[in-house]
Amino acid sequence: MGIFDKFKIGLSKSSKSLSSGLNDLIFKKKINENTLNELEDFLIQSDVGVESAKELTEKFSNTKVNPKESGKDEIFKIFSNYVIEILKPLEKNIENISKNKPCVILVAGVNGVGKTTTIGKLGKILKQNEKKVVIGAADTFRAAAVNQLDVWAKRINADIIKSDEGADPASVAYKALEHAKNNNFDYLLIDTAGRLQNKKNLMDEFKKIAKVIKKIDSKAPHETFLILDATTGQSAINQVEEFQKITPITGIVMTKLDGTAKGGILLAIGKKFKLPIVALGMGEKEDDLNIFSADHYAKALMLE
Ligand SMILES: Nc1nc2c(ncn2[C@@H]2O[C@H](COP(=O)(O)OP(=O)(O)OP(=O)(O)O)[C@@H](O)[C@H]2O)c(=O)[nH]1
Ligand SMILES: [Mg+2]
Repeated sequence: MGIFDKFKIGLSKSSKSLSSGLNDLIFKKKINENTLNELEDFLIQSDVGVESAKELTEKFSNTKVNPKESGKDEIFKIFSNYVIEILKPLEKNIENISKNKPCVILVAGVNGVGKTTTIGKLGKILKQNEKKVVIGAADTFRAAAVNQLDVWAKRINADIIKSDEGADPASVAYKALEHAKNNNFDYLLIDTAGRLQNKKNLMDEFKKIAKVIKKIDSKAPHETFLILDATTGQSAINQVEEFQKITPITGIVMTKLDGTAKGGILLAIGKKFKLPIVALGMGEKEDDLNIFSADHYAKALMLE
């Protein structure tokens, strides 16, 4: 299956909702002030963000649409171009981040967003690119978390450094980096716990991990990826705000786009925070992570 086909299937719920919504609003009646207000409301409800909804409506209103001719294509094109204009500069090429060897990637996010699964899937992509990958199981909060990561490591044939439940996450991260460095690995992916009692604990934990691994490499962690669950809609916005207070975020991975009709949330996040976007999760299996492409995303959202 080609990459665009994966985007197409992964975003099919969102594209059905968006394109048929636009279609109903624009082409079943004459465009007037009312239609434009409805259009703006529809876009806001689709989670593309208030600002994007306004700007898109503005662009639509300046377009002379003749539904009997190519009007629909024109509107869809305006939408796609707008998405590309905002998100293309945010594409993060994972290959370009490997200047540091090993490149240490901390994976952050609240409970259940897909951190562990994303590490497995990202590890697989890197391994397919002939990279040496080791995983650090620094979510020591629950034994089940380590087991889950262990299963992923076996599945993708990557090394894993782990410790017992309750062990100090920073010491696991340290051991993992030591292993990565001594064995000439390209990437170290570190899983973290999302379920600490409060923000202060979480902040302390990130600080401690960063402080300890800096003893081996003063630039580590080179990347901190924030994982966001697309099905949580607007709450993903709050999560970015909160995590940015905890630690600098260098990339976003949005998961579970296959499970929502509101995949426009990625546009809202991109527009608001202008953070690089690394990859999109579109299913639970090992091949269900796709390196982000603004073109594919924009095009797939506007399919009928
Ligand atoms: N449909 C779908 N499910 C996903 C995707 N990514 C992850 N999941 C599922 O979401 C659930 C939670 O994923 P985890 O990777 O365990 O999430 P986590 O952030 O590590 O969770 P905690 O460690 O408990 O904080 C699992 O059932 C995954 O299979 C995705 O892109 N699509
Ligand atoms: Mg986990």
